[in-house]
Amino acid sequence: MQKTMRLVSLTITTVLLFCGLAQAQTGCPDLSMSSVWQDYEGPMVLLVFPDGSGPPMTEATLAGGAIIDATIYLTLYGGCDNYGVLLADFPAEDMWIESIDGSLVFCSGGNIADGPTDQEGKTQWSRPLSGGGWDLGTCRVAVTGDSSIAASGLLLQFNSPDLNGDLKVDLTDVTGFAEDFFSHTYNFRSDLAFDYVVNLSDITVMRAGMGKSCP
Ligand SMILES: [Ca+2]
Ligand SMILES: [Ca+2]
Repeated sequence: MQKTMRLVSLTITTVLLFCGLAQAQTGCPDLSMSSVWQDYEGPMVLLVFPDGSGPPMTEATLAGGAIIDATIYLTLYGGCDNYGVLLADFPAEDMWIESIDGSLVFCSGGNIADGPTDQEGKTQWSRPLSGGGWDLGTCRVAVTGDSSIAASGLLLQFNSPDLNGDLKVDLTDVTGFAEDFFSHTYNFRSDLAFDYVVNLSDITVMRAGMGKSCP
């Protein structure tokens, strides 16, 4: 009798384990069917702090100083056994933003989606990012490392009081900022309050960033 009970218990445990594994599977995405977009398509600048205390993606800046919503939206479709089906519950940590030329660096998890895809296969990036460095180029979305979706990139530029991109704001960054401040040549990396001029308003942002590092 005891042997039978042990066998039943083992069978139930095996079934539960199998179900657990099955539920953990999220399917494979088909990026050729998936899409990435922003409401505004044009150059925008987002200020990034290493500790994520910068403005959210909804508060990027246009040339001229106006605030613009730079939220990035993603709709994910499945491939493999779920071909053509909207892919729900795909993990946030497997979807991230990356700088195409790599000059913008991120803290661990500082560039992932706001959450997993919903029942309509949708997720977005609207929160502040955590990182440093600066980038006048473009960025793109990568899904499990595959960046073939919208591969030409999004027109979103970044800067940060962490000028040298070592993910902490310290005297080294202040030195670089001071060089730009006192030079007669405009340098985007120090235009932290973006308006094509490096002046006192940029010092305010630099001061706000001092001492900050990854969470
Ligand atoms: Ca730094
Ligand atoms: Ca400025």
